[in-house]
Amino acid sequence: MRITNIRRGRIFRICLCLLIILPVLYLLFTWSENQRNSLPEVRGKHAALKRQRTERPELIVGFGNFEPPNDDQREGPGEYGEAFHLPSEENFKGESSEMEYGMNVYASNKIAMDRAVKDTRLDECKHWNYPHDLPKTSVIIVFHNEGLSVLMRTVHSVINRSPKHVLQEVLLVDDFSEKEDLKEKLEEEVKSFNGLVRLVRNDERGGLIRTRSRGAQEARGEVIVFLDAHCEVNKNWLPPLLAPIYRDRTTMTVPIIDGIDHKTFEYRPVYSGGHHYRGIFEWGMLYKENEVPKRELKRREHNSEPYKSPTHAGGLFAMDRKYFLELGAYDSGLLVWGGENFELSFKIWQCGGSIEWVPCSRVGHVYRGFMPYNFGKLGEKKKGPLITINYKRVIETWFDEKYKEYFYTREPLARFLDMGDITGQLELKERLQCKSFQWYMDNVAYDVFDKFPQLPANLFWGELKSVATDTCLDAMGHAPPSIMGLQHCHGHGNNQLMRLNAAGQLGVGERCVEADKQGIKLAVCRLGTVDGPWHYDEKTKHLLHRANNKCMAQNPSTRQLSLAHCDVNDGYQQWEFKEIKPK
Ligand code: LR7
Ligand code: MN
Repeated sequence: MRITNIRRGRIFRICLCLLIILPVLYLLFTWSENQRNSLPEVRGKHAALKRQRTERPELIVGFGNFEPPNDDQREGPGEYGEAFHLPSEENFKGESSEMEYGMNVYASNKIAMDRAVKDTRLDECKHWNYPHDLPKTSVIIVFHNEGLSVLMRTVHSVINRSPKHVLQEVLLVDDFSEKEDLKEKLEEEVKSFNGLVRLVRNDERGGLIRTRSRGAQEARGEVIVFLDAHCEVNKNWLPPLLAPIYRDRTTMTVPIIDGIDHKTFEYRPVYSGGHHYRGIFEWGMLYKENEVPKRELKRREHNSEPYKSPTHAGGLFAMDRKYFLELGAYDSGLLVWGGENFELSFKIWQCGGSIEWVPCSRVGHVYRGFMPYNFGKLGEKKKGPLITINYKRVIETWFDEKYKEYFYTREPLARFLDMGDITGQLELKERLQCKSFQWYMDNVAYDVFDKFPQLPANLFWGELKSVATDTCLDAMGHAPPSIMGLQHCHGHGNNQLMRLNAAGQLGVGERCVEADKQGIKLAVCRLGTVDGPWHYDEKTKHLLHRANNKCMAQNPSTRQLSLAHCDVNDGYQQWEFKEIKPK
């Protein structure tokens, strides 16, 4: 009896257990299935990728979650991307290194070369799987007079956070640096990587654009990735950049660029919350970022998927090496710095390729306080502002006539600059049978006009000179919102180059001149508009603010600018647009 009872009890308990365990197991199983099904997958545009995924699942699973080995339990200055503040007695040294490098290299010297940074990716990114046989990659870093520790932290982060079998090499290209510790000391560092890091040096200053093209020539990997010399790549940054190129070799991919503080080296996510931005431009060819239009977002299934972008900031991107060279690398007529991002972007899009920004690939970049280097002999040889000359080469090659006018309206002096010979560029465009700029605007950069509509022609432009005091309206180099001033007329344009367009907008550079009770102000132009309140009367020389029905005037005693009741007899209300000749 007792035995039977015990046995019965045991059977009962086992049944009870099974009753509880089985549903739990079932729930667990279906949950994990659901989990797996809900994981975002690399879009199966190409069958090859899908086939491969099913054939070799064990290699792929987990690879997407590739984590660097050394990111746990670290202690020390700047770890996990925290801000590092020097002790106050060393501030002086920090500041003087900032003057030299545009960033606090003295502080950087105290932060570990292989510090951890916080993972700034969207959570979804941890679940993507990438093919195992991604193309071998050369990471190319060009540099001119950079801080050694900052450069080496870039190198360490690449080596520690890239899958070994994908990283062909890190190629350092020295653009004729003069700093002592970038000589033997750097060579010692390079040696310690046993051939994985290579160093080549220019024997004259090439500027970053030509130096990058040289890097691409020298590289041995199938794909090249360019980084500035003051970056830190984040977790699993490389596979997501390579996957779209693996599917289509004419895709350029761009990581999302986080910020690293130039004083404290704090690593900060550029944005969070799943919002996406992409690269556009205004008509003076200043680079801008804009929220990705719904039309593009909707094309994708998951918010962490790559999206198409008209252009990019310039410094950080991946491309098939041969494709880069087939496109002629960068236009070799571009000098030192600037505009090369547009040149390559227009070329890629118009000649059949595409640009994708990749949310799951994050790279930190130190935004400097100022540019610590000059443009060397290359800058001196060319008359006129070198960056504008670069822009002119690019727009004269890639823009249609109508769009060229927008550029010259926004940058009137550019019309007179000598851009050199672009026949080679035009031949390339012909040979590759590239599409028109109109096609690019309609199909790729269709959000540009929302923010920067077509520009009405300038009715007047030049220096705006006060008849009474012979001084010129000047933006004073201040950031908006700020008060406009009057300065000695210098004839160089820049902060004194005013443009009044046919819709009444008075502009200086990318900014607008506005007026209220406090005076005449430099303001951010309202996005999406090109009109304004101003009217210039050549006879009375009045600059009328139509909304207030008042005239721009200078106070004879304080010399300050304001709006006043229009008075034809008041010399302090008379203005002349004076021609500026390019120097
Ligand atoms: O003559 C030079 N030779 C060089 O080798 C001048 C610079 N360089 C090196 C320099 O050491 C650095 O490694 O070139 C790299 C880029 O120069 P930066 O860091 O002074 O440029 P930047 O970050 O101010 O400017 C942005 O725009 C440039 C326009 O030509 C380049 O495209 C930069 O790569 C680009 N940087 C980025 O896109 C980083 C993120 C966004 C920004 C700004
Ligand atoms: Mn940079």
